[in-house]
Amino acid sequence: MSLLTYRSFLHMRSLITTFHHPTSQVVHRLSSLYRSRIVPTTFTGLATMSVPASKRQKTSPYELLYWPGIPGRGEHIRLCFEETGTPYKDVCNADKAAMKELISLISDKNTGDKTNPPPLAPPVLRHGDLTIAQTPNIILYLAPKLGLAGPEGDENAIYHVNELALTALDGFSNEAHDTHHPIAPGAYYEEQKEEAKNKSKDYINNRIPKFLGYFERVLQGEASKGGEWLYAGQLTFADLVLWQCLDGVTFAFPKAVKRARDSGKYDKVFRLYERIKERDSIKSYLASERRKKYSMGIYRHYPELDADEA
Ligand SMILES: N[C@@H](CCC(=O)N[C@@H](CS)C(=O)NCC(=O)O)C(=O)O
Repeated sequence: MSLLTYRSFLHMRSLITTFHHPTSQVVHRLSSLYRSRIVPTTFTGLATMSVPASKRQKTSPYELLYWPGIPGRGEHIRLCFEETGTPYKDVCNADKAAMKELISLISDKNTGDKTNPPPLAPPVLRHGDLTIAQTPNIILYLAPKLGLAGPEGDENAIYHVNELALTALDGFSNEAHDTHHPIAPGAYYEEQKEEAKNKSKDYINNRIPKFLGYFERVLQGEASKGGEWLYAGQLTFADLVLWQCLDGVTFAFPKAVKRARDSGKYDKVFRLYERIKERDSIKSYLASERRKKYSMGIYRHYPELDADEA
């Protein structure tokens, strides 16, 4: 079994656990079912030159393909749509059967089409004839269209905002994932529990404070223009990415984050977190069924990893 197929299998297993079908036999049967449905083996998008972006924007729906039932990395993209009231289709959540489309897209048989290379892993965004992957890349594509890339006329804004978003993803998404899978992303947590404990200890003692301290400095800095938002005094995709990252890390390490919050050292960061949560668009999204619960994705709560003392 290739690594990718194995990872897909692990994801399937996690998702199925989420849907309360815990036996491994069911998982095996479903996993092979999905694999056997990997048809067509190549993704057949439009075999033409790409449509100009301006035309695509007006005529095509935004379609997000991501594992159903969990927020995961797809959440960063959902939040951009939700905050700006942009219609989008969450393909695999809208129709569970559509997961075979996603499995087909990331199949190791897929070589892409005339204009789109194959994605390695979800999230994937489809917009007309364009298919792109990589969370920050998708957000970078969307942000100027949705008005989340900073002030118009500031030609450097998108690079600053992207820098901040990438930093949040480094510290609070990628590293957070590695706390429960420090050795092998394709193996079970139970197979790397001891290493996960050590990794989490370091994460809690050194990495969470380092990244929180960094964002506190960003908010103290002049370029934030007032310290309410990360850049230029207005909400950008960096704020949304940071929000989701903090929310996920809080789910995974509630005690550690509470200690950080209570320390008073990162008040601006936590105020930004609360400010976003209270925005009308975000508030109603969080209360809706579109917002999925954390379970076995990037952010997992293993009490044994959320050590009591610093
Ligand atoms: N750097 C990529 C990572 C994508 C990724 O790891 N996706 C996960 C789901 S959140 C996955 O299914 N990975 C399968 C694999 O890595 O084999 C991104 O930010 O989109």
